[in-house]
Amino acid sequence: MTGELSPIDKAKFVAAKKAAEYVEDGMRVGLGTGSTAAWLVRCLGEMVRDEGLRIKGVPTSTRTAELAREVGIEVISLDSAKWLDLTIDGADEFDGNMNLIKGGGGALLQEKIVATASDQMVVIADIGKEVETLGAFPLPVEVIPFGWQTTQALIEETLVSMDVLGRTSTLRMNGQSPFVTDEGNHILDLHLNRIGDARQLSMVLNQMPGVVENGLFVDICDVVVIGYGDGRVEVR
Ligand code: ABF
Repeated sequence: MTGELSPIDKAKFVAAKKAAEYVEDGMRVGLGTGSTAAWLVRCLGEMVRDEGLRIKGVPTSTRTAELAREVGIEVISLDSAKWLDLTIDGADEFDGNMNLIKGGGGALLQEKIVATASDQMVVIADIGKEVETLGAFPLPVEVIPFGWQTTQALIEETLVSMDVLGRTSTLRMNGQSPFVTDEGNHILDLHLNRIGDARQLSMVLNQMPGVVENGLFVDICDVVVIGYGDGRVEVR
């Protein structure tokens, strides 16, 4: 499955492989999105095929659903699962309190719903994702298409009173057109550089009309499994 991997892919793979050890027979598992989570889905597919592992997977995006089916994982909806034992997902940044920025892959809404519906959330990441303070990675905010520029102006205006360094935002594009999420929304990437109070920012953003959800995951993640380019893995 792995062949010759670059250090970054090796780091992602070993983190995913280690996190797969958290998955037990009979579990309902939230399946994350992104390249690290894709390694996890492939590892679980192998366990299903070679070890007879029986799990039900709830994907966090259409592309994860496709991959999960492809590798032989039974896919069910969150509504039929109702509650999950575990979610394993990637991240764009994590800090020392296991708070995260997610959504670089555009699936933050389903990712947050699925993670919140899980008894445990395990994040898998290469060491390059660790930061002292969140915010160097642009914070994704999912907004409804109706009046998105008005929502953007409201967000930028509100950022003036928040503990952040930068205040600009950009509409995420897919070629010449705005990027469209699985739910039919757009994403504004907020260039904040430093987020002083992630919990407060998350609450303020989610109170704004037009904002569906933001990519700050505060107090949701329980464990971070960190992969290194030389194949080492660390669990926090
Ligand atoms: C998802 O994929 C995200 O929330 C995050 O944006 C991204 C991480 O991608 P990768 O694992 O490819 O770095 O988990």
